[in-house]
Amino acid sequence: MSLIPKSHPRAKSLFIREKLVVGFENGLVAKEGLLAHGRGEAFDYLLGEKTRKAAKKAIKAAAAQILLANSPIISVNGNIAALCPKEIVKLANISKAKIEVNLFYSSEKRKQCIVKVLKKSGAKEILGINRNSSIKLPGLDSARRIVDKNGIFTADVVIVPLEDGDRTMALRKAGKKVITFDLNPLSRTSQTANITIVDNVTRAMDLLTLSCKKLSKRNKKILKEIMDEFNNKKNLSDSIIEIRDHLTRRSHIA
Ligand code: PTJ
Repeated sequence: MSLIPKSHPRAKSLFIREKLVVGFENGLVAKEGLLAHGRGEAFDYLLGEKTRKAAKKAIKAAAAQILLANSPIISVNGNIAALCPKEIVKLANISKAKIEVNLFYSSEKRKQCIVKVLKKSGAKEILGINRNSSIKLPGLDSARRIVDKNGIFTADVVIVPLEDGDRTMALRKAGKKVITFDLNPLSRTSQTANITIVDNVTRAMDLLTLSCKKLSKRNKKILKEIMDEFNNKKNLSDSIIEIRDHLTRRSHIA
């Protein structure tokens, strides 16, 4: 039972933190994942814990990119499995994306815990767990290099929530389009991805699913226009300005 009173002024943030801790206790989240969450929380605070305009723009571009893909895939790590397993499955169903478990601090035990949670959330097929179909992604030394040949290896669009920069670079070099969720607009992943959603994944994942649903009625030409209009570097710069503006407003109140 949660010790956080619903009336606590920061209850929402504390509930999200609690999900991570429960995920850690249940074997889903790496110890380092708790630290990664702390860094995310700090950036969320600076953003004002809101989905800003730049993030909404990135979400729309990401939805267009996913709908135009031949073989999209969602890469799942420990944090994301603990934070929003149901939302991942919803996005996969709407967008016809595959799901693959891919860990930085890899362990078979943790993979099995993540698979269990995803299945409980309604996932039918989960890649990244069958050694017979694993293959190395070139240009990468971490455990993330082991991918599924029917999944990330052959995908054209890879969605990587809460990622480390190395793999984003390796995926780009392999010719894939990379979509990430990262609250830190300065991270290497943010700077390297094709589309960076600077927002808390707990807010943005459902918004991406909604956007995929809405845009699925549009034709390919319109989807392509949405993507062509999007510039990730410009959008990241807009996110940094949003943080600056939020801090300026706060400094006036203080
Ligand atoms: O489960 P594993 O073994 O695959 O490991 C996963 C982690 C997250 C530990 C691993 O990928 C890692 O170390 O990531 P980094 O390099 O710490 O990067 C995580 C990024 O996600 C940071 O830039 C954080 O600011 C950001 N972040 C953290 N929480 C959230 C977030 N972005 C969006 N929403 C969040 N809730």
